[in-house]
Amino acid sequence: MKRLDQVLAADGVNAELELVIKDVMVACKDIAYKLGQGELAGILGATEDENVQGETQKMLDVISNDLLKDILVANPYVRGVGSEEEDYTIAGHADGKYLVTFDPLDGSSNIDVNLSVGTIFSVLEAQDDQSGDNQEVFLQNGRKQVAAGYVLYGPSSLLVMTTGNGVNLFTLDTNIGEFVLTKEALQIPEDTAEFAINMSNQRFWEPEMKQYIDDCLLGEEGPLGKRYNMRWVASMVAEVHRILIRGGIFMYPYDNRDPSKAGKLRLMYEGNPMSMIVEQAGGASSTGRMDIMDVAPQGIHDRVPVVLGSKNEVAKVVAYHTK
Ligand code: AHM
Ligand code: MG
Repeated sequence: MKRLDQVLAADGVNAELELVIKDVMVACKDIAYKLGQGELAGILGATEDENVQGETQKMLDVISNDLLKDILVANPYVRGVGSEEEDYTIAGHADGKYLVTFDPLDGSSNIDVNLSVGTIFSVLEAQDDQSGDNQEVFLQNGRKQVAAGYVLYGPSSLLVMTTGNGVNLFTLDTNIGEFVLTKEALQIPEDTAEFAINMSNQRFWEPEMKQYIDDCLLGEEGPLGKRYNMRWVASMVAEVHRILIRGGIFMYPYDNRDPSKAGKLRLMYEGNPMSMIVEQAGGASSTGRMDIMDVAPQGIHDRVPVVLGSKNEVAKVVAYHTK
């Protein structure tokens, strides 16, 4: 069995980036342990606080955020960090080469019901000599990512990651406390008849997305000519993982409730890292009109409409939006 560090070395990942990724995993192993303890550790439930997105924070959102933030700002190769749970980016080391953004606990509405949640991370290179508490250094498009990954805390804890050389899957071996390689070079099937979307938001979507879903529901008799199945875990990590394993399409589209109209998900913590993973596994990822990784971020907490998964199905959704 190959350990994570052996795989990174074989992929030609430099020692500094390897140490950054390993520190992310130190925090994730701690998060996995705490999630496993659940009620026993007395850390389930909500805090009194809201994050910058106006969402109530769960206790585990805060704990996971602190674990990642503390270990990364102490890493000599990290210039700064940006988190879904922090208002501003935080400086690390002035000569650190890397910037790390993360969603410490994605899908955290699932914690209290003991369902799957995950951590999502993305690594960029710091482009100039500015400090990591200046958010401008983070505002690079997704194509600039040098690594992206997620840890899914499910029946087993899994790491899925890419450094631009395909996507590997690691399983946390709790006996030795290490992520070991369990699947190499994941490839998303190009076609699918399984979609994932929160249907209760239908009236807030654009007509193009409504039309696509209406056509899916028509099954064999409709213009798409096949019978669709639907899944919605309300945990993007679990959703993307299912798609990596058996194909599918995941959508959190344009939504007219939010002033940005961009739906719920965030470009730097969710859209970009998941897009890099999906593209590296042969899938596709779009806003409906352009590739997510080509979107130029204006702010660290920007939101983005997300359509990702099996290549040919994503192309169909894009065709609905661009015809
Ligand atoms: P979070 O980062 O606050 O947990 O929100 C992101 C999550 C995604 O994991 C999931 O796809 C989506 O929110 C579910 O949203 P909804 O509750 O609207 O179905
Ligand atoms: Mg999230």
